[in-house]
Amino acid sequence: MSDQRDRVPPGQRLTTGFPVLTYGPTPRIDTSDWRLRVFGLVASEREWDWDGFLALGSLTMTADFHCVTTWSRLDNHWTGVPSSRLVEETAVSVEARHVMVHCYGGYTTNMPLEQFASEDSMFAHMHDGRPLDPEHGGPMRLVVPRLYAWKSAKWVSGIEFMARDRRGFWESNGYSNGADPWTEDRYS
Ligand SMILES: Nc1nc2c(c(=O)[nH]1)N[C@H]1C(S)=C(S)[C@@H](COP(=O)(O)O)O[C@H]1N2
Ligand SMILES: [Mo]
Repeated sequence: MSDQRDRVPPGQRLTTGFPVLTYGPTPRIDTSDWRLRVFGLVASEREWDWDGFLALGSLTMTADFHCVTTWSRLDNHWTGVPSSRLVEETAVSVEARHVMVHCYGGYTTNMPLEQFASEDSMFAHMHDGRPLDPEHGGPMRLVVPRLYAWKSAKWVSGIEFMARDRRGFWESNGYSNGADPWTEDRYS
C-alpha cells in the first residue's frame, strides 16, 4: 500500500468525516421514479429505470475524494455501475468528445469523454456499504475520483454526449474546467 501522504494532492487536508457540499436544496427521488436519460451524439436516445440500470452490473471500488474547498476523504467504498458500462451500452457517435452530466435539481458538470469513461469512474448507489444518503446524492450519483469532487455529480439524471465542450454549473461560476487536483487546477 502506498503511503497515505502520496495520495493527498497539494493544498488538501484529510478528513475522516463526510462533509456535505451542495449548492441549493437536496432533491428527494424515489428509486421507483428515478430515470437516467442518455442523449446528444448517440444513434438513439435511451432511458434506463432503476432496475434496468443496475442490471448493467454493480461492483465496488475504493477511491479517494478531493473537494476543491481543500478536504480529502480517502478510501471511499463506492458500489455501482462503471461509467464505461454505460458507454458500452450506448451507440456513441465517433464525433463525441465531451460529456455534460445533468442532475435532478438542475446542477450540471462537464468533462472529456475520456475522463467520464475512465476505469475508476462510476454511477454509485452505495457508499461504505450503505445506500447513499440523499444528502450525498442518493439514490444515484456519479463518482469521478481523478477530478475535484464537483465533477462527481449527485442525483444524476442524464448524460449528454457532445462534440464540443460546454461548461457546467461550477465551470461557469469560477471553478476550473479541467479540475485536476494534482496540478491544483482549482479556479479559472
Ligand atoms: N447535483 C449536485 N452535485 C454535486 C454538487 C451539487 O451541489 N449538486 N456539489 C459538488 C461538490 S462541490 C462536491 S465537493 C461534491 C460533494 O459531495 P458530498 O456532498 O457527497 O460530499 O458533490 C458535487 N456534486
Ligand atoms: Mo466541492
